[in-house]
Amino acid sequence: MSGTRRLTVAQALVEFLASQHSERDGREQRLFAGCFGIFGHGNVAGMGEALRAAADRLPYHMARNEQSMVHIASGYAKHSNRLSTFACTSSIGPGATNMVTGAATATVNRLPVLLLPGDLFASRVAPPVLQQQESAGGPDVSANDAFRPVSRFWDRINRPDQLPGSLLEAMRVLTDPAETGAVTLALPQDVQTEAFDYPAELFERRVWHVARPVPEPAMLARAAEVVRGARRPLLVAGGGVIYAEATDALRALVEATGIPVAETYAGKGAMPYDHPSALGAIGVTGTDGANAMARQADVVVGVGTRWADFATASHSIFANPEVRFVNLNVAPVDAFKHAAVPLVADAREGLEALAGALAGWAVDGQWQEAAAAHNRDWDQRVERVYRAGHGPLPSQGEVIGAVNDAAEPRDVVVCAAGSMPADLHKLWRTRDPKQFHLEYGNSCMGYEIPGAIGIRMADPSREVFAMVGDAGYLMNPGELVTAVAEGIRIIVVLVQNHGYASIGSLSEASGNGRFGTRFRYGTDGGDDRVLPVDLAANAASLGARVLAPKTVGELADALKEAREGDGPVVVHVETDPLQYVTIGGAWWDVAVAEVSDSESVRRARADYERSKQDQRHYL
Ligand SMILES: Cc1ncc(C[n+]2csc(CCOP(=O)(O)OP(=O)(O)O)c2C)c(N)n1
Ligand SMILES: [Mg+2]
Repeated sequence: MSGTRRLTVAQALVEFLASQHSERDGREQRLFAGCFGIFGHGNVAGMGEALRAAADRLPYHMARNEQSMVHIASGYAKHSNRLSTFACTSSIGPGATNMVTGAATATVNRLPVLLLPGDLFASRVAPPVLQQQESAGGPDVSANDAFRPVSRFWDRINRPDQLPGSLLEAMRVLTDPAETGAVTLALPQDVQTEAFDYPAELFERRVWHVARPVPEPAMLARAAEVVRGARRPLLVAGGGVIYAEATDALRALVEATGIPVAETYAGKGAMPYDHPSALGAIGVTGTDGANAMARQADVVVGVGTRWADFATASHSIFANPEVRFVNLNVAPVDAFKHAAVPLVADAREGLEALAGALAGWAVDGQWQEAAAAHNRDWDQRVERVYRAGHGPLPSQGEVIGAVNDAAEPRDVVVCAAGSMPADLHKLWRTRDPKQFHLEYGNSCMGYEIPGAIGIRMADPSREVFAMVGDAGYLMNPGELVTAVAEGIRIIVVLVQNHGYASIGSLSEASGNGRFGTRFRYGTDGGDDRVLPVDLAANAASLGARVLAPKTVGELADALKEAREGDGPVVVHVETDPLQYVTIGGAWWDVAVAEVSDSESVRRARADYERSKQDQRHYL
């Protein structure tokens, strides 16, 4: 195609996005399934016009909160193994800054999302415009500069001819598995509407290959040598195993060598829960077996993990003084962590290459048998938690058991913050690599409902169960309205325990007696009377179908009933906030006051200092 097309910047952008595709392993898909948005004066005319005119080529979806629409895009991208996502358009000012938390969440989790906040007039004729900050940084700084530290690529399109180059760079970053995250293109509202003669080839169908880099032979040889020398190796599977669709390769390596596997939050599902080499969750919220074997391991092979503090128990879980790391990761920044032998490669390519390089070698039989015994023991403990029969209110562990029973192997559970992620990490029996969807890079309260919408949009053949605490729900229930409007069935399991149970127990552990963590009368939650809050009625008022089981038996029936009909269903269940899942777990570094007038804080500080002694650098 030659020649030019005279289009506004917004029209050119939308036409371009509609023609982008990604490809991996020969499979192509649209890079953008559509565009979510909320209009305001900063985007209604420019972007609004372009999106209306191109709605058949780039479907438009209305959101109710800008942060949520970015979470929808993240949920979609995570479920799609980062091969496809949404664009998100907002106005300037609060509409834009509402997206900053969504951007941070996407970037921490290395998930591609394209953010298109409106921006101040480039012409600057009549400042300050509505919502303009008038930053001390000068007139070329706007609220959108707040996206810079939470974006992997950031640009402001001040002239129409800047658009093509910036778009190509944006697509490169979005489709690069090592660099991906939020990409922000700030769009001054006048520039959105300016026409320009764009080269027609800008709008041709373009396919972005998502790379599977192979390991460098010299580093592969070194990695294999280290693993072959191991007596007690442990493999830790992170999200990269799942994004790279490397679970079959992982299983082949594990079955050939007998190396036991533990899983991070993002990596849970890399192995089926009942595989004899599967130790389940590792770290702060880990299983006894994974943590016991981590303490002894002499070689730790991290695959597709960014080694967040939850996985390493704040650098305390790998306690063998001789421990060495081999990190297989597509991102060099992760491959080099813990002074590892860095194997910079795609997880699937790397695991296959490693299996080849380890041919004929296997782990000592006792170490293998120890893993199998841990697997069996842990599952019996899970069974006891699932069937605890606690009363009068059910425990959270029983709620997880009921949801796990109700979920088909391909169904998805999604969660993000509160006490639930910890319990799910330990207790959920994962049967499919895409079954466990935890946003735990940012652990952002309010991700659960929009995240579930994104997952369901990515794969309507799977039922999606969003596990959300009462406080997480309160922070962000509005996207239920979007699910109602679009007939998107998600099953929200709303766990009412009247406050921040998770932070409450952290508060207690740091000597602060649950100060400011319970939803009660008064300012600090110190009054014992529960508030007359009815979140079931709230969900019903937003148009969701609501079920309110009181017992675990009723919950099981409600979860069956929830699978029928269109639109969102909220299953409201009250649990006992003090009925903890006490099994598993390890230390987490949460600093405690060094001096205090409180005896309980001083005791907590003494405990803290003892635990700190187990913390180390991996050099
Ligand atoms: C946006 C945001 N604000 C604050 C936090 C810190 N935080 C983590 S969990 C939590 C409480 C969650 O309460 P709820 O959703 O009711 O779950 P519960 O802890 O009761 O299980 C808070 C405040 C967070 N993770 N995200
Ligand atoms: Mg709660």
